[in-house]
Amino acid sequence: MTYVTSPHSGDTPGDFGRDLLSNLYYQRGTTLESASAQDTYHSLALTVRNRLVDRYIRTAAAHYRANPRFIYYLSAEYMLGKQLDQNLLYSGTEDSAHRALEGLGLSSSDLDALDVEPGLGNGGLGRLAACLLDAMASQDIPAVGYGIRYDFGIFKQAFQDGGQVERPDDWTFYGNPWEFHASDDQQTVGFYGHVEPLDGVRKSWVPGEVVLGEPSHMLVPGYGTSTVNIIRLWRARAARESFDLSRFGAGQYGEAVEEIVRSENISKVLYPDDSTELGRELRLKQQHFLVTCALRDIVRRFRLRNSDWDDFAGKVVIQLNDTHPVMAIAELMRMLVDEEGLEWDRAWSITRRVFAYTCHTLLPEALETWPVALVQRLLPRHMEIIFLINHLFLQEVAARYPGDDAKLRELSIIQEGGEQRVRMAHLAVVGSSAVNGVAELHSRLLAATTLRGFAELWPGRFHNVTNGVSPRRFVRLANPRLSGLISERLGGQAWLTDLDRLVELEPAADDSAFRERWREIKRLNREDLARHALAATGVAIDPDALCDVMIKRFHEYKRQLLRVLHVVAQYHRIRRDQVVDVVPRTIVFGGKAAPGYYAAKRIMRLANTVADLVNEDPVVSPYLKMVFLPDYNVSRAQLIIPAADLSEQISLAGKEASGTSNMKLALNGALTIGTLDGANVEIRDRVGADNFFLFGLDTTEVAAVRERGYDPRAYYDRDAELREVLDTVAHYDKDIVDDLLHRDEYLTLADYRAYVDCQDQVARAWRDREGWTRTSILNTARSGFFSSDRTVRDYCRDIWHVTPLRIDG
Ligand code: 26W
Repeated sequence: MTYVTSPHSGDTPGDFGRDLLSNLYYQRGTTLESASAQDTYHSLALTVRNRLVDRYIRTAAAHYRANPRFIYYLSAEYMLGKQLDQNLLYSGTEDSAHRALEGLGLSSSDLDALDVEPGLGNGGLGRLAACLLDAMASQDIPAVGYGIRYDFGIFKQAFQDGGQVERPDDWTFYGNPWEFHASDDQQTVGFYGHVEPLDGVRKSWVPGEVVLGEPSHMLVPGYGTSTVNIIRLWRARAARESFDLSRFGAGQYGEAVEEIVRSENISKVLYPDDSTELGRELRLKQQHFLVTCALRDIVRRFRLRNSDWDDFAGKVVIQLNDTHPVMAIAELMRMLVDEEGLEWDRAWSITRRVFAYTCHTLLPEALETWPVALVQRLLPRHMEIIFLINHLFLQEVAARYPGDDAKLRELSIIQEGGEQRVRMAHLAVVGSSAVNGVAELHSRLLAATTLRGFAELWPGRFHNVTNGVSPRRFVRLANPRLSGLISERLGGQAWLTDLDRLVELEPAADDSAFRERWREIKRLNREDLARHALAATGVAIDPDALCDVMIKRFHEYKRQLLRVLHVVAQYHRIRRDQVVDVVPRTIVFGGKAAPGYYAAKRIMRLANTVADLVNEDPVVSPYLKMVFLPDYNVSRAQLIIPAADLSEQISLAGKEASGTSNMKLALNGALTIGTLDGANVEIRDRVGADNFFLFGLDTTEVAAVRERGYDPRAYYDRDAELREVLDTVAHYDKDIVDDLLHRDEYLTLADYRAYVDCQDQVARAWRDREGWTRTSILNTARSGFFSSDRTVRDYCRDIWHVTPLRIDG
C-alpha cells in the first residue's frame, strides 16, 4: 500500500506565502486585496495545519503497520490553549511564516489575536490533560485523547462593581480552522429505556432515546519528532429518527423540534464547576455520551488490526482522568457481556486490565456520587451491572474480612444510609488495574485516608505519578526571551525535550553578566504584562516592582483570602509609614469562580475592593499596586507567568492535590512562597529549602489543631495587626469576617502570622537583587523534573507499560 506524500513543496518563506495565497483563494474565495481579517487568519491557520497533516498521515500509517498498544486518554475536560502559536512552533515554520507574512504586509500579532483558545475545561485537571497529550506526542507514544466538543467552553469572566459576571464562550463563532470533521465515524448512544432478559447474565438493553455522537479531531503534534497524534472530540446530534416524517406530518412539529434540541443539548456547554459535586442529570448524560462514543471508537480502531478479545488488554490502555469518565467501566462490561456474548468473568478480567484511574482531589465534596435512582432511570442496564460488580466485589471483601460489616459499608460502591448513591471513585478503583494520585503527598494521603480501605486490600494497585507541565508551551512559547537565553547558554534547544538539562544552568547563577541578562528579561516581561494590565484594567503598574502572582481557580481552600489579608496589612503599614519591610510590589490575581460558588465570589469581590482601595491611595500606591486581570485562561497564563517574581502557593496543607501553576512559575524563575501542600513539597525538595519561602502548618499540625478544637477567634484576640486587618475587611464585608472568626474551615487565621512574617522575609530577600536573581536562576535550573515528559515516562513505566514508536522521517 502506498500513501500519498505531501502536496506541499517546501518550507521557505516563498513556499509558505504561496500556500497562504492559495488557501485564501481556494478555501476562502478571495484575494489578499479584498480579504477580511478572518479570511487571512483562516488561510494562515490552514497553511500551518497543512504542514502538520503530512506528519499526521505518516503517523497514522506507521501506527496501522505496527499495531501498537495505544493509550486512550478519557477526559471530560481539555484546556488546549491557542493552537496557532503552538502549531507554528511544532511545524518548524515560525520563521518562514513570519517572513512570509511580513512580505505580504500582514501583522502576525494581529492574526494571532484572532486565534481563539478552546476553553474546554475548568482548571488544573483540563490543562494537565493537554500537557500530557503534548508530552505523549513529543515522546512518540501512540495515543488518542477523547473528549466532548462543547459548543460553549468555560465562561468568559468580567467584573461588574468588583463582582464576577459570566458571559458565554461561543468559541467557534467564526469557525474553527484546526478541526477535521469525521461524520463517517458517528456513533449511537442510548439513554433510558428498559432491560430484557437474553440468557443467563446476558441481557438486552432497549434504550428509550438515542442520540448520535459526531466526532471531529484536532492534531496533537509532538515537538522535535514526527509524531502527530489526535484528540477526538464528540458532539451530540439528533438521530435521524428524530426527523420522523410521520410525526412532523401529524402536527407534532413542535415536539419533534424539541427532541432535536434536547439531543443536541448534551454537548452544549461545559459545566463550570470545579471541585463541587453537582448531580445534574445532564452532566451524567454528558459523561455517558463521552464514554460510549470513546469506547465504540476504541473498539472500531482495535478491530482494524485485531479480532480476538484476548488481545484487547494488550492493545488498549484507557486512562480515566478523574471519575468523570468512570461509567466506561460499566459500559465496557455491557458491550462485552451483552453485545459480544463474553462470559462475565472473562469480560471482567479484560475490563480490569484495560482501565487505569487518576484521582485529582482529596476534597470530599469533589468525590462524585450519583443517586442510584437517577442511574437506574437513565442507564438501567449499567445500574444492574454496577450492582453485580459490587456484589462480586463485596464477596471478595467478606472473604478477606469475615464478619466485618463496617468494612463492607466502607468499601461498597453503593453508599447506603439515606438515598442510595453510586460512588464513582470506588467503581473506578474496583474496575482498574492501577490508581494514582498526582503528587507524592497526595498519593500518600489518598492511600492513608480517602481510599485507605482499598489501599489495604490491594496495595500494589496504588501509585504516585507527580504532575508535570509542557516546557514547550509554558517556557518556549510563553517566554521566548528566557528560552533564547537558556538555549544560548546551554548551546541549543535540547533542553526543551530533555528538561533535566536545565541543571546545566546552575553555574550561570554565579555569573553576574548572566544574572544581569536574566533580570533584564524579567523586566521586559513585566513591561509586557504592564501593558496588558493597563489595557485590561486601567491600572498602571511599575515594571520595576516585585511581581507577586496568584493565578488559579477561586476556591476557599486555595486561600486567596489569606493573600488579600496580607495586602490589607501592608496597606496599613504603608499608611503608617512603617515601611521597613516593604518593597514596591504588584499583586497580580487571576482566576474564575464557579458561578454558583458564593463564598468564592465574595472573596473575589473583596479582592477587587481592596485593589481599588490600594491603587487609589496616593500614599500607598507607590509601594503597592494590585491588579485582578479578568478572564484568566491559558493565553493569559502565558503572559503572566514569565513576568512573575513570586509564586503564591498558599493552600491549606492537605487540600491541594498537586497544583501545576506552581511548576510553571518555578520553571520561569519565580520564587515560591508556599505551604507544604501538593507538589510544593517536591518543588522545595528540588530547588532547595534556602530557595523557597516556606510557611504555615503541615498536614500533621493541621490535624492537631483540629483535634484540640480550632478557635479562630483566639488569633484575632492575640494579634493586634490581624485585628486591624479584619476590622478593615469587616467594613467592606462583614460576613467574610464573621465566617473567619467563627468557622474558618481552611485555617486562614491559624496561618496568618506565619504568612505575613514570611512575606517580610520575601521583601528582605528582594532587596538583595543579586541574591534574588541567583535564587531565581536556581529555581529554573532545578525544576526540570516538572516536565510533563517525565510525568508521561512515569506513566509509561509504572502504569501503561508502553514504549515509544518512532515515526520515520
Ligand atoms: C464533581 C466535579 C468535579 C470534581 C473534581 C470537578 C472538578 C474536580 C477536580 C478537583 C478538578 C481539578 O482540576 N483538580 C486539580 O487537578 C490538578 C491536576 O492534577 C491538580 O494540580 C490540582 O491540585 C487539582 O485541584
